[in-house]
Formats: sequence, structure tokens, C-alpha cells
Amino acid sequence: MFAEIEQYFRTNRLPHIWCPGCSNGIIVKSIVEAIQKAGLDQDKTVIVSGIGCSSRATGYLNFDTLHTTHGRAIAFATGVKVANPELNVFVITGDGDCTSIGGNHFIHAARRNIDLNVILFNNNIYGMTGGQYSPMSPTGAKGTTAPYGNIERPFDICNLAIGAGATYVARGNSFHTHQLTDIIHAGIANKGFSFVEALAACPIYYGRKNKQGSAADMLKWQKDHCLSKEAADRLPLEKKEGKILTGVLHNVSAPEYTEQYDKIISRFKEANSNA
Ligand SMILES: Cc1ncc(C[n+]2csc(CCOP(=O)(O)OP(=O)(O)O)c2C)c(N)n1
Ligand code: SF4
Repeated sequence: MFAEIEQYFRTNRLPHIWCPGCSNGIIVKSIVEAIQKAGLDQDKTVIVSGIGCSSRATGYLNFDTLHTTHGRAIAFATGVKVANPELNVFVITGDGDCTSIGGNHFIHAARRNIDLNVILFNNNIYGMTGGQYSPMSPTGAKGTTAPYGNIERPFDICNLAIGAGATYVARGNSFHTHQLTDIIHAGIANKGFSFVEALAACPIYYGRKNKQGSAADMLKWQKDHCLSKEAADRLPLEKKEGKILTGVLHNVSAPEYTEQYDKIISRFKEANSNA
């Protein structure tokens, strides 16, 4: 099975650094499957990441990749896309990377509707630095910086993306992998800012601190608590309570940033050539 997607990996960089049971690899597999399904030219596809366990993925992926600085993946990706709008640009980012230090870049890229595919690996915690709570940690969850439970409320990051102007927003998880591949694939088709929240499992920090059981138990939790929006739309309210909606949550069209930018350049070139 790996043979089908092997071309997308720098196999000489494997094995990866992720802990046993970490679901980052599952999400990476869905990303490359979506890229394959979309038929994107590997030489015209750039993957940018910040810093974190999830962001290490760019080291293993056989594309032009940028492993940047913590929180700035979307800013670097914006630069890549503006410099060459022909490129397919993906961002791999963690919940700390994207919603804490990188929150400002996130909302403004969504507002601009720049054609990026951002995949947020949401493990609800800072994995790489040892389990500090993040803006995506649920209220009451424990972390090394919240030993008595987090008193803050987490972002509803999909609604934040929609409110900020993203034209494609979806949520998936690490158990329902076909759905995850499909929603990333549909995001690629959107000409504009596409955001996918992928629920990840960090059994080593989030799982251990919050007594979530084994890695398999954490995936089972996702299976039991996620409900596709399509199914939810047909269910009465009481059956949806406490469920996390997955699937495509928002899909609209709006002017894309680099296309608008190109129009300005063409207009001024034309005006200058007529002068
Ligand atoms: C400017 C800066 N601040 C802080 C750090 C330390 N740091 C590295 S990774 C990280 C958090 C990682 O958490 P997340 O983005 O959620 O990714 P995960 O490791 O959970 O995949 C932090 C705070 C850094 N490298 N650079
Ligand atoms: S610390 Fe958590 S997120 Fe990081 S590699 Fe280990 S299991 Fe994965």
C-alpha cells in the first residue's frame, strides 16, 4: 500500500521522529492521497510548515518544502503564493502554531482569501515542547501549564475561519481517514483559502495528562464523538448533542487574493504602455 504513495516521501529521511501511536502520520497520509487524487504536479506543489511535532512532516515529504519558524507558516506560504501564483501551496500547522502565535496570520490569510490549503493538526496541546495547553485545549483539560485544568475556553477554529472570510472550511479526524482525504481533496479544488481542521491524537502528552487511555482508545473516542454534517442534518437535535461535526462545513466563492493582485499589475502595465 505504501508503494502507491512512496513517490511523495523522502524515504531516506525515515523513520520519522513521532512517538508510537501519534496520529500525525495518518493525517500526512491523507494529505498525500488528496494531492495524488487531485493529480497535482509534484514539482509545482509546495508544502510549508511551522515548528512543532506536526510541522516536522515537511522533512519527510518529497515536494519543495519549507520548515519555517513557529507560528509563521502561513506568512511564509503567503509569500510563496504571491511570488508564484501558479504553485499549489499547502500549510501543515499545529494548534499552537496556527491558533496561538500564528493566530494573526491565520485570520488575515482567511480574510484575504488567498489560495492556500491549510491543514491544522489539532492535538489540543503543544506536543513538541512537552504538553503545555493551547488555545485549542478544552476547558478543564490538563497540561503541564494547566496542572489543575485549563480555565480558558478553546477557539471554535472552524467558525473563526468562516468568520474571518475563509471560503472553504472542513473538519475531519484521524479515525475516518477516507473522509479526511476527501475533504482535503475538495479543499484543493477551492480557489481561495481552504482550511481543514484534522483532529489528531497525541497519546504521549494530551492523552496521558487527560487519562484518555491508549492511542487506539483516543482514535475510538474520535470515532464515537464525531458525526458527519451530512448525517447530522437528518437527525433530531438531541441525537447531535455533544457531537463534533465533521465534513464540509462551509464552501462559498469570493475573489481570490493573487488573482486580484494580478489584475492590478495588468492594469498598471496597460496604463504604462499606453502612456
Ligand atoms: C518563536 C518561538 N516560540 C516558541 C517556540 C517553542 N515551540 C516550539 S514548538 C511549540 C509548540 C508546538 O505545539 P503545536 O504548534 O500545537 O504543534 P505540535 O507539536 O502539538 O504538533 C513551541 C511553543 C519556538 N520554537 N519559537
Ligand atoms: S508528543 Fe504527541 S504530537 Fe508529538 S510526536 Fe509524540 S504523540 Fe505525536
